[in-house]
Amino acid sequence: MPDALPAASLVEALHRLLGPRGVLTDPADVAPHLSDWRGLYRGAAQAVARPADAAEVAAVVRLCAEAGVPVVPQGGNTSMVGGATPDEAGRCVVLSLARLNRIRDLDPLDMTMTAEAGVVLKAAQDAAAAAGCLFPLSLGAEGTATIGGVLSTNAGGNTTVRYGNARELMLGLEVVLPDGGLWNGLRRLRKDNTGYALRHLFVGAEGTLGIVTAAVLRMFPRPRDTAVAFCAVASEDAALALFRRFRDRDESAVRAFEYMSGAGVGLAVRHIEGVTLPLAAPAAHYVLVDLASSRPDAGLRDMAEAVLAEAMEAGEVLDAALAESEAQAQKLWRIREEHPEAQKREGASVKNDVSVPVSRVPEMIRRCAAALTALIPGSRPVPFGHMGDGNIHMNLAQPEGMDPAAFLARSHDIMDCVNAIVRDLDGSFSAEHGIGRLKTDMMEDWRGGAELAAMRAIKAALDPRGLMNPGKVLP
Ligand code: FAD
Ligand code: 2HG
Ligand code: ZN
Repeated sequence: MPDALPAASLVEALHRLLGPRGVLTDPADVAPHLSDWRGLYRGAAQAVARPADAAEVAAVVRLCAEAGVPVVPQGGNTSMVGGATPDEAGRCVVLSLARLNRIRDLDPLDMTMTAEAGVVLKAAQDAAAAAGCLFPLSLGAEGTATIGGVLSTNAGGNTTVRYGNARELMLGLEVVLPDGGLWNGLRRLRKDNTGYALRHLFVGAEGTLGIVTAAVLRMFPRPRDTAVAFCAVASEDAALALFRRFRDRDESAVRAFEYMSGAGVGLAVRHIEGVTLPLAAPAAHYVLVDLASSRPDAGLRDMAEAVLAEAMEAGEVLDAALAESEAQAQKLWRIREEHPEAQKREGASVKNDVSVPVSRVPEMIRRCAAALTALIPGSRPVPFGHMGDGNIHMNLAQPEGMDPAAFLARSHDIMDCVNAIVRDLDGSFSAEHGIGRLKTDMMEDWRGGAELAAMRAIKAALDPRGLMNPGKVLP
């Protein structure tokens, strides 16, 4: 199809379609949409389109397709891999889903919620809670990240160990396809074997196959008994042994099992107001365990005390603090949740969002930490994250006093160093944050051959002109 509209006409056409609230062109308004949370990229765009419903999204995509203009979908713009940031060419339109923010339906008997793409994750959680249910997806950016964004990245977060990734929490989707067609797949069925599971193609596609405009989400019974403990543990192996103890006692109760290093907790205490160590002495390794049950008489506190006592006896747990109230539980969680922000304030850091089989997490942390400090003397490994899923953020903080730019210039050496060990342990170079722009050059090496060829064929079938979030995911 030839490009029919010159740039100025496209922006005018968008204005006619969406009205003044629906298009941003003033550089000050557009600027927040052109860079990413980590500050790795700064792109350019003709305009930011802000449609208000799925029909308007379809019309925007159609106009852009007619003009041959790339579209970069954006939700809360919290991507860790530059997925929602346009390139520097300035030709694309950023398509913000922020105004599609309605919860269309919520059914506590079906245990489903139909939410539009721009609904903020925290708002979806709150809506479920108000109906006496739980929407369990939980991550540090939940006050900003959107339903469209968490589905498009197949986000994991803190509760994957119990409820699965975003993919497992989705029953149906509504999607605007690259030609501007609207596919309504908002079925709220537990069983629906009717050919290819099209909806799953768009989950984790990072906006490269179409625009998610709404989703049917699964809800769960709300927890009526909970227990949260913050523990100092003797080693990485002791942390894993503690996970096994809790899982063997009652797997269904383990809602989160998070590992933190002494370095990471130290940074959170140093940089984040109100974060304090709840134990008598600092340690080299910590875990946060969160238990929850819909049974009010589950006795989770007693269970936690019993398991921790056994683990102390075995020398695995050195000290532990059990929350006495919801406020205390939140305070313990803040130590973990503030890790990304604390690392940001400490200076430059390189993130490695990797996964290995759960059994190999301790070895992975130890080997990576040793290899990284040998690679860049004085650098500080800050491993933390979702140990129960085998997903550790094997991050590296710059040496104190080093020029941040010089440290970041080594980013790819650092990622290669971690990835070589992760590969040796049968892991993945991208566990939950996705590929975005940051990791496209790793795809050939890790997913090349039949797998990447199939991905390219799918992309070509749905988006033959390559206008959906170009330069992301596929090399
Ligand atoms: P954006 O950043 O706007 O977009 C992400 C990607 O999806 C981009 O490729 C974008 O083009 C695409 N996209 C967005 N909306 C749509 C749509 N409607 N249709 C099609 N494509 C779309 N991730 C985890 O998995 N686990 C964590 O624990 C976690 N913690 C985080 C903590 C912090 C402090 C931050 C800043 C990020 C964290 N993340 C985490 C990263 C994570 O990817 C995002 O928070 C979330 O999944 C992205 O949602 P968003 O709405 O901000 O999407
Ligand atoms: C988390 O688990 C996020 O907090 C962010 O996935 C991880 O900052 C990071 O590396
Ligand atoms: Zn994470």
